[in-house]
Parts: sequence; C-alpha cells; structure tokens
Amino acid sequence: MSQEIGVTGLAVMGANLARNLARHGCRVVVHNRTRARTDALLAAHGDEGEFVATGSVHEFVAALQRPRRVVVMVQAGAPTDAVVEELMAVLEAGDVLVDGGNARYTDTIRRTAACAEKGVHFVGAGISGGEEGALLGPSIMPGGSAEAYALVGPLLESIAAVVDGTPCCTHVDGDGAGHFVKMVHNGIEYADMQLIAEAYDLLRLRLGMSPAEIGEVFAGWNEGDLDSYLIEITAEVLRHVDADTGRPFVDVVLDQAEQKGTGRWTVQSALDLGVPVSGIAEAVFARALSGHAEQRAAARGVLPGPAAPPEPVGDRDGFVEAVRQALYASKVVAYAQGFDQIAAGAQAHGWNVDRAALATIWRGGCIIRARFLDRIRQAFTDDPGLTTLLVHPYFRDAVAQCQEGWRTVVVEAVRAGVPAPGFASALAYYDGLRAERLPAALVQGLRDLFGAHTYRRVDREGSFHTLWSEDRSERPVG
Ligand code: NBP
Repeated sequence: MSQEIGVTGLAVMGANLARNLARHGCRVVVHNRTRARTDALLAAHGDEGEFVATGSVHEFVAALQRPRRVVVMVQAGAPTDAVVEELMAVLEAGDVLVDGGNARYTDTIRRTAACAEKGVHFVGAGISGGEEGALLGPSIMPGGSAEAYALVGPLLESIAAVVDGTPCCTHVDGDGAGHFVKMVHNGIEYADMQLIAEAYDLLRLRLGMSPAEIGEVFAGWNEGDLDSYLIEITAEVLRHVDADTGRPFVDVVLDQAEQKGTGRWTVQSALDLGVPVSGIAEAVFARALSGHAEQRAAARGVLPGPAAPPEPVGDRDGFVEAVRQALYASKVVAYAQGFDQIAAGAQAHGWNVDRAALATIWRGGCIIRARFLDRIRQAFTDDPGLTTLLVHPYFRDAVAQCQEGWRTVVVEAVRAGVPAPGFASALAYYDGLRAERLPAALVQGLRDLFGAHTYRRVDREGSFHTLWSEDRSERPVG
C-alpha cells in the first residue's frame, strides 16, 4: 500500500490529522478552500513530514496516485455535501473518499450510495478525541465497505491511539455504521458529563465543598473504577482559578450548556428505534433547560422548594462515597443504554457491529475513554449476544455494590430540591428493568378502553379487546 493520502479541510481537525499522518511517514497532499490555511499549516509544521500543498481541487486530486485516498475534514452538513460534490467531479472509480467530520449517519448512507454510482468508495468515519486526539492519536470508527476499508484502514490504524498494543480503529461495518456509532459515542459523552455535573453539584450544595476540594475528590476517584479522561479533566477544570477575579473558574462561567447536535441526533434516533436511552435524553434536556434563561429567570425565587430547609448531611465521607456510587452506577446504565441503541441501530440497518470491538477502540483516543471500557469489552467478548450490559455478572455485581449509595443520593437530591435528573432517571431505568411487573399493564388497559387498541394476556396467546361500552365481555382480535 502506498503511504499517501490527501486531506482537504485544514481547520483545527484536518490540520492536526494531516500532521499526524505526515509524522507517521505518510506523504500528505493538503488542500483547503481558503488557501491561507494551507500556507499556514506548511509554514508552521511543514518540517514534520512530507506535505504537498495544493491550491485547487483539480490540483489536489491530480497530485494523488490512483486509487486515490482522500480525507474530508470540513463542517458537517451542507459544506460536506459541497466538498463531496466538487471532489466527485474529479475522482474516478476505485478511489476512496473518507468523511472524517461529524456527519449525520443518514447523510453518510445517502453519500455512500451516490458515490457508489460512480464506483467511488465512500467511508463515513467517526473520529473522536478533539484536536489533541487528531494530532496525537484519535479513536477512529470507519464505516463503508470492507473493500474500502482494505484501502484506507491500515493508514487510519497507523495514526489512531494505541491501547495494549491495539489501535483504536476498527471497521465498524457498512455505509453509515461508523457515523452511527460515533453519534451514540457522543450521546454517551453527553450522559457522562451530565452525571459528573450532578455529582459536583451535590457535593457543593449538600456538603458545602469548594470547587477545588471537589476537584481533589474527582482526582481521587480517577485512581479507581471511575478512572477516565472525563473524570481527569473534571478535576482540572474544578481546580482552575479565574485569573481576572481570583474566583473558581466554574463560578465565572455562565451556567448555560450549549450543544452542537450529536446528542440530540442520538435521542432522535433512539426515539425512532424505540430504545430507552433515558440517560442521554436527560443530559440533552438538562442542557436545554440550562439554556432556557427566560423561564429560569421567571421561576427563580418564585417556585418554592422543600418547605423545611434541608438538614445538613451528617456523614461527609459517607456522602462523598455515596455520590461516587451513584455516579458509577448511573454511568454503567448510560453505557448499557448506548450499547443497546447500537445493537438496535445495527439490526435496523443490517449492520454487523461488534460491540466488543467498539469498546476496544473507545479505550483510548476518544473523549469517553475510560478504564471500565475494558470491562465492557470483556463483557461483550464473553457474550457477544449480551442482552444488556447490566446483567453481565461483572456489572450486575458492581452496580449492586453501588446500589445503596445510589439510592441515598437520589433521595437526598429529591429531599433537598437539588436537580439530579441523570442519577434519578438511571435509577428508575434500573428499577424498571428489574421489576417483576410494570404498570404498563394499566397503560394497555387504558389504551384498550379509549381507543380499542387491544392488549395481550399473561395466560393466553393472541390479542384481545374488552367491549367497555357494552357488556364488558372480552373478544379475541385478529
Ligand atoms: P470546522 O467544522 O470549523 O470547519 C471548518 C472547515 O470547513 C474549514 O476548512 C472550512 O474552509 C471548511 N468549509 C466550510 Br465551513 N464550508 C466549506 C465549503 N462550502 N467548501 C469547502 N470547505 C468548506 O472545522 P473543525 O473544527 O476542524 O472540524 C472538522 C470536522 O471534524 C467537522 O465535521 C467537525 O464536526 C468534526 N469534528 C470536530 C471535532 C473538534 O473537536 N473540533 C472533533 C471531532 C470531529 P475555509 O477555511 O475555507 O473556511
């Protein structure tokens, strides 16, 4: 395989990916709509490897040997369509076009089909790790055909993060599979961050700890089961002091969380698939609530909280440990839900997604990298058809050990009027899964009464309808 690739789109991600490729001995032909970015890249980093700067798209494509390998790193949506269209006018059958942006997976399915008409392989590759990951080793989730992966996979694997000698890059499966799993990865990231934020809030409001003290707690947690990139950077952010005011950094940041869209896409897809990703949904809605400044201003000081001021928490160390348990258990639920969505998406689209392989490539490079992904990898390796992570013996026992603290924290949050939607909904999901009977039976009864929607019985096969407005006798239906 020739060690050559083209990269178009040289903003932060594309430039760093190009540098990563060049540092790994690849000849990198670079291009950007605005030439100044190309020149800036070469001026600053041209000595890191072999770069070939090009001006026009024609020049860019002509500088590559066939079959050409081209990575597109531009803004998702219309810009990606514009770039793909421009490239498709010059690329030829057998060439490979890799979209490393955060494309919506349905767009990737459409682009893959359109490129295939001309014999060009389209690879929608999820890339996680931000700008640092792009430079030093991201986690890469390429979709597309096996034939296309054979052409670009080894190159992508060579620049990915490496954990225990294994590159954090694997062929996920056909057309949109790569971008689908990247979307769910980002959804899990939303849930993870929301849970971390709730843990911080409870320690601050119920124990009166300072951000720096809570930073120390997170640093300590990072030594154990919670060891992860997000926990590590939480400690860093909480310890940070604003240079202008001398106040904790978190206290000078406006408390309105923004979003770029992948969390929302994950929830929209989960709704279509019928998968209860309540942890991700709560995280998306919590960000939305934080941004509803008008409603918050109207309610602040107007809506009463608990009648009596909450009593101080007596056992400080015990409460810190309970919050750790709530965080760990809720995190397992969020990951379990995300992996359920991946299984459901794969089934709906006819992809064969190996969840153990995904957990393997999420152990490094990406934002959700965490020690416990190794446990998830092991769980799906033990049982590739595992119905839910929560019933694997390791996670069943680990969550069971956290259960008491988890429940204490949710009760305390409710009692004190501190919002903890992630912890509470994760616990409700857990209790919902393990319930002997759910009140869904009553929902079915109501649906049958007002809409003749029918129901199934616990003691007989088939569907039934009760003649509610007549003699209330029961009829088999269909
Ligand atoms: P941006 O998402 O900010 O996009 C800027 C790039 O898109 C520039 O190269 C710009 O060219 C190009 N571009 C645009 Br905008 N419209 C174009 C058009 N019509 N034709 C040609 N080029 C066009 O860059 P980024 O933050 O480096 O991210 C690149 C991709 O990677 C995105 O899809 C992003 O979602 C994804 N991603 C980002 C991160 C991250 O941490 N930032 C992480 C993972 C994935 P110009 O210079 O001429 O304006």
